[in-house]
Amino acid sequence: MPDGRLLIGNKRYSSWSLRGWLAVHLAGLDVEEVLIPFVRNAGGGSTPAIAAATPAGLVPYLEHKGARVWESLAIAEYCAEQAPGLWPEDRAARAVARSVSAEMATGFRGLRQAMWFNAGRDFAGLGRTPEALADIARIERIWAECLAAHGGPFLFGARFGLADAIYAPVVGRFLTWQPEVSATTRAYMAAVRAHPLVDRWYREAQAEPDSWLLAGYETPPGA
Ligand SMILES: N[C@@H](CCC(=O)N[C@@H](CS)C(=O)NCC(=O)O)C(=O)O
Repeated sequence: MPDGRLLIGNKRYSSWSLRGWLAVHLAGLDVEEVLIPFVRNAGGGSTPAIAAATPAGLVPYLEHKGARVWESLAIAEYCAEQAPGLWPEDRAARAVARSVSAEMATGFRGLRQAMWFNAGRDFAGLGRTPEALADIARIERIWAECLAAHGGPFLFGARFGLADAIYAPVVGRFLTWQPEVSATTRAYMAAVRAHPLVDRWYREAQAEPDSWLLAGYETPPGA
Protein backbone atom coordinates (compact mmCIF):
# COMPACT_ATOMS: atom_id res chain seq x y z
CA MET A 1 0.00 0.00 0.00
CA PRO A 2 1.42 3.45 -0.93
CA ASP A 3 2.50 5.92 1.77
CA GLY A 4 0.17 8.62 0.50
CA ARG A 5 -0.87 10.40 -2.68
CA LEU A 6 0.18 13.19 -4.98
CA LEU A 7 -2.57 15.22 -6.59
CA ILE A 8 -1.69 16.77 -9.94
CA GLY A 9 -3.41 18.34 -12.94
CA ASN A 10 -3.14 17.53 -16.65
CA LYS A 11 0.40 16.60 -17.63
CA ARG A 12 -0.13 18.52 -20.86
CA TYR A 13 -0.78 21.80 -19.05
CA SER A 14 0.23 21.75 -15.41
CA SER A 15 3.70 23.19 -15.04
CA TRP A 16 3.42 23.33 -11.25
CA SER A 17 2.34 19.70 -11.11
CA LEU A 18 5.43 18.76 -13.10
CA ARG A 19 7.63 20.36 -10.43
CA GLY A 20 5.97 18.50 -7.56
CA TRP A 21 5.85 15.26 -9.50
CA LEU A 22 9.57 15.46 -10.34
CA ALA A 23 10.49 16.20 -6.72
CA VAL A 24 8.42 13.27 -5.45
CA HIS A 25 9.93 10.91 -8.01
CA LEU A 26 13.48 12.16 -7.43
CA ALA A 27 12.98 11.44 -3.73
CA GLY A 28 11.52 8.02 -4.51
CA LEU A 29 8.38 8.53 -2.42
CA ASP A 30 5.88 5.71 -2.76
CA VAL A 31 2.66 7.66 -3.35
CA GLU A 32 -0.41 7.11 -5.48
CA GLU A 33 -0.69 9.59 -8.36
CA VAL A 34 -4.13 11.20 -8.54
CA LEU A 35 -4.64 13.28 -11.68
CA ILE A 36 -7.61 15.64 -11.66
CA PRO A 37 -8.21 17.05 -15.17
CA PHE A 38 -8.70 20.81 -15.31
CA VAL A 39 -12.17 22.15 -16.01
CA ARG A 40 -12.74 25.65 -17.34
CA ASN A 41 -16.14 27.21 -16.85
CA ALA A 42 -17.33 30.31 -18.66
CA GLY A 43 -17.24 32.26 -15.39
CA GLY A 44 -13.57 31.43 -14.81
CA GLY A 45 -12.26 30.05 -11.54
CA SER A 46 -10.40 26.87 -10.82
CA THR A 47 -11.40 23.23 -11.10
CA PRO A 48 -14.07 22.38 -8.49
CA ALA A 49 -12.65 18.89 -7.83
CA ILE A 50 -9.19 20.40 -7.19
CA ALA A 51 -10.66 23.10 -4.96
CA ALA A 52 -12.47 20.41 -2.96
CA ALA A 53 -9.49 18.07 -2.59
CA THR A 54 -6.62 20.43 -1.74
CA PRO A 55 -5.95 23.01 1.00
CA ALA A 56 -5.21 25.93 -1.35
CA GLY A 57 -7.37 24.82 -4.27
CA LEU A 58 -4.25 24.15 -6.32
CA VAL A 59 -2.09 21.28 -7.49
CA PRO A 60 0.42 19.85 -6.79
CA TYR A 61 -0.64 18.64 -3.35
CA LEU A 62 1.16 15.86 -1.48
CA GLU A 63 -0.03 13.67 1.37
CA HIS A 64 2.74 11.43 2.71
CA LYS A 65 2.79 9.42 5.94
CA GLY A 66 0.42 11.85 7.64
CA ALA A 67 2.15 15.00 6.33
CA ARG A 68 0.17 17.37 4.10
CA VAL A 69 2.27 19.55 1.79
CA TRP A 70 1.26 22.08 -0.82
CA GLU A 71 3.12 24.78 -2.78
CA SER A 72 5.80 23.42 -5.09
CA LEU A 73 8.73 24.79 -3.12
CA ALA A 74 7.41 23.30 0.12
CA ILE A 75 7.00 19.96 -1.65
CA ALA A 76 10.57 20.25 -2.92
CA GLU A 77 11.86 20.95 0.61
CA TYR A 78 9.84 18.05 2.02
CA CYS A 79 11.27 15.73 -0.63
CA ALA A 80 14.79 16.97 0.15
CA GLU A 81 14.26 15.99 3.79
CA GLN A 82 13.17 12.52 2.73
CA ALA A 83 16.07 12.02 0.32
CA PRO A 84 19.12 14.13 1.18
CA GLY A 85 21.21 15.09 -1.84
CA LEU A 86 18.45 16.60 -3.96
CA TRP A 87 19.83 20.06 -3.12
CA PRO A 88 23.59 20.57 -3.71
CA GLU A 89 25.77 19.30 -0.86
CA ASP A 90 27.91 22.44 -0.79
CA ARG A 91 26.38 25.11 1.48
CA ALA A 92 27.05 28.04 -0.86
CA ALA A 93 25.79 26.16 -3.92
CA ARG A 94 22.72 25.07 -1.97
CA ALA A 95 22.00 28.70 -1.12
CA VAL A 96 22.09 29.63 -4.82
CA ALA A 97 19.97 26.61 -5.76
CA ARG A 98 17.31 27.65 -3.27
CA SER A 99 17.50 31.28 -4.39
CA VAL A 100 17.09 30.59 -8.11
CA SER A 101 14.29 28.13 -7.33
CA ALA A 102 12.47 30.73 -5.24
CA GLU A 103 13.02 33.32 -7.98
CA MET A 104 11.26 30.98 -10.41
CA ALA A 105 8.47 30.07 -8.05
CA THR A 106 7.62 33.68 -7.27
CA GLY A 107 8.45 35.49 -10.48
CA PHE A 108 8.73 35.45 -14.24
CA ARG A 109 5.08 36.41 -14.69
CA GLY A 110 5.79 37.88 -18.13
CA LEU A 111 7.00 34.51 -19.38
CA ARG A 112 4.24 32.59 -17.66
CA GLN A 113 1.50 34.76 -19.11
CA ALA A 114 2.79 34.93 -22.67
CA MET A 115 4.22 31.43 -23.06
CA TRP A 116 2.06 28.98 -21.13
CA PHE A 117 2.97 25.34 -20.64
CA ASN A 118 1.59 22.97 -23.24
CA ALA A 119 3.52 19.71 -23.62
CA GLY A 120 1.82 18.89 -26.90
CA ARG A 121 2.01 21.99 -29.09
CA ASP A 122 4.45 23.92 -31.25
CA PHE A 123 3.88 27.66 -30.92
CA ALA A 124 7.30 28.52 -32.36
CA GLY A 125 8.00 32.23 -32.67
CA LEU A 126 4.88 33.38 -30.80
CA GLY A 127 4.44 34.94 -27.38
CA ARG A 128 7.50 37.19 -27.58
CA THR A 129 6.20 40.05 -25.45
CA PRO A 130 8.78 42.47 -24.00
CA GLU A 131 8.00 41.14 -20.52
CA ALA A 132 8.49 37.51 -21.60
CA LEU A 133 11.76 38.36 -23.37
CA ALA A 134 13.07 40.16 -20.28
CA ASP A 135 12.25 37.10 -18.14
CA ILE A 136 13.92 34.81 -20.66
CA ALA A 137 17.07 36.94 -20.60
CA ARG A 138 17.23 36.67 -16.80
CA ILE A 139 16.59 32.90 -16.90
CA GLU A 140 19.34 32.43 -19.45
CA ARG A 141 21.73 34.36 -17.18
CA ILE A 142 20.81 32.15 -14.22
CA TRP A 143 21.30 28.97 -16.19
CA ALA A 144 24.58 30.12 -17.76
CA GLU A 145 26.03 31.09 -14.37
CA CYS A 146 25.02 27.82 -12.71
CA LEU A 147 26.21 25.69 -15.62
CA ALA A 148 29.56 27.52 -15.74
CA ALA A 149 30.06 27.26 -11.98
CA HIS A 150 29.22 23.55 -11.72
CA GLY A 151 30.15 22.14 -15.12
CA GLY A 152 26.69 20.95 -16.20
CA PRO A 153 24.93 19.20 -17.75
CA PHE A 154 22.46 20.14 -14.99
CA LEU A 155 22.36 23.41 -13.05
CA PHE A 156 24.41 22.17 -10.10
CA GLY A 157 26.48 19.52 -11.81
CA ALA A 158 26.07 15.96 -12.94
CA ARG A 159 22.88 15.18 -11.05
CA PHE A 160 19.37 16.37 -11.98
CA GLY A 161 18.30 18.02 -8.72
CA LEU A 162 15.50 20.12 -7.30
CA ALA A 163 16.58 23.33 -9.06
CA ASP A 164 16.35 21.44 -12.35
CA ALA A 165 12.92 20.15 -11.33
CA ILE A 166 11.79 23.72 -10.64
CA TYR A 167 13.10 24.90 -14.05
CA ALA A 168 11.98 21.85 -16.07
CA PRO A 169 8.62 23.46 -16.96
CA VAL A 170 10.52 26.54 -18.20
CA VAL A 171 12.46 24.24 -20.50
CA GLY A 172 9.05 22.93 -21.58
CA ARG A 173 7.83 26.44 -22.37
CA PHE A 174 10.97 27.15 -24.38
CA LEU A 175 10.47 23.89 -26.33
CA THR A 176 6.90 24.88 -27.17
CA TRP A 177 7.42 28.57 -27.97
CA GLN A 178 11.02 28.39 -29.17
CA PRO A 179 12.34 31.82 -28.23
CA GLU A 180 15.78 32.61 -29.57
CA VAL A 181 18.26 31.36 -26.98
CA SER A 182 21.98 30.72 -26.67
CA ALA A 183 23.76 27.47 -27.45
CA THR A 184 24.34 27.03 -23.69
CA THR A 185 20.62 27.29 -23.05
CA ARG A 186 19.85 24.84 -25.85
CA ALA A 187 22.30 22.30 -24.44
CA TYR A 188 20.70 22.59 -21.00
CA MET A 189 17.22 22.24 -22.52
CA ALA A 190 18.31 19.07 -24.31
CA ALA A 191 19.74 17.59 -21.10
CA VAL A 192 16.53 18.31 -19.16
CA ARG A 193 14.23 17.06 -21.93
CA ALA A 194 16.25 13.81 -22.18
CA HIS A 195 16.02 13.07 -18.45
CA PRO A 196 14.00 9.85 -18.04
CA LEU A 197 11.46 11.43 -15.68
CA VAL A 198 10.88 14.45 -17.92
CA ASP A 199 10.58 12.15 -20.92
CA ARG A 200 8.05 10.01 -19.06
CA TRP A 201 5.99 13.11 -18.21
CA TYR A 202 5.89 14.11 -21.89
CA ARG A 203 4.92 10.59 -23.02
CA GLU A 204 2.14 10.47 -20.45
CA ALA A 205 1.01 13.98 -21.44
CA GLN A 206 0.71 12.85 -25.04
CA ALA A 207 -1.39 9.86 -23.98
CA GLU A 208 -4.04 12.00 -22.28
CA PRO A 209 -7.47 11.85 -23.90
CA ASP A 210 -8.58 14.52 -26.35
CA SER A 211 -11.59 15.15 -24.13
CA TRP A 212 -9.21 16.82 -21.64
CA LEU A 213 -8.03 19.43 -24.16
CA LEU A 214 -8.85 23.03 -23.23
CA ALA A 215 -9.30 25.52 -26.04
CA GLY A 216 -7.76 28.33 -24.03
CA TYR A 217 -4.42 26.53 -23.86
CA GLU A 218 -4.55 25.13 -27.39
CA THR A 219 -5.20 28.36 -29.26
CA PRO A 220 -2.08 30.41 -29.98
CA PRO A 221 -2.18 34.16 -29.24
CA GLY A 222 -3.64 36.21 -32.07
CA ALA A 223 -5.41 33.22 -33.65
N1 LIG B 1 2.12 28.50 -6.03
C1 LIG B 1 1.58 27.22 -6.38
C2 LIG B 1 0.95 27.33 -7.76
C3 LIG B 1 0.12 26.10 -8.11
C4 LIG B 1 -0.83 26.35 -9.27
O1 LIG B 1 -1.05 27.50 -9.70
N2 LIG B 1 -1.43 25.27 -9.76
C5 LIG B 1 -2.41 25.36 -10.84
C6 LIG B 1 -2.09 24.39 -11.96
S1 LIG B 1 -0.55 24.59 -12.78
C7 LIG B 1 -3.77 24.90 -10.35
O2 LIG B 1 -3.85 24.06 -9.48
N3 LIG B 1 -4.84 25.44 -10.91
C8 LIG B 1 -6.17 24.97 -10.61
C9 LIG B 1 -7.01 24.92 -11.84
O3 LIG B 1 -6.53 25.37 -12.90
O4 LIG B 1 -8.11 24.39 -11.79
C10 LIG B 1 2.68 26.15 -6.33
O5 LIG B 1 3.85 26.53 -6.31
O6 LIG B 1 2.40 24.95 -6.26
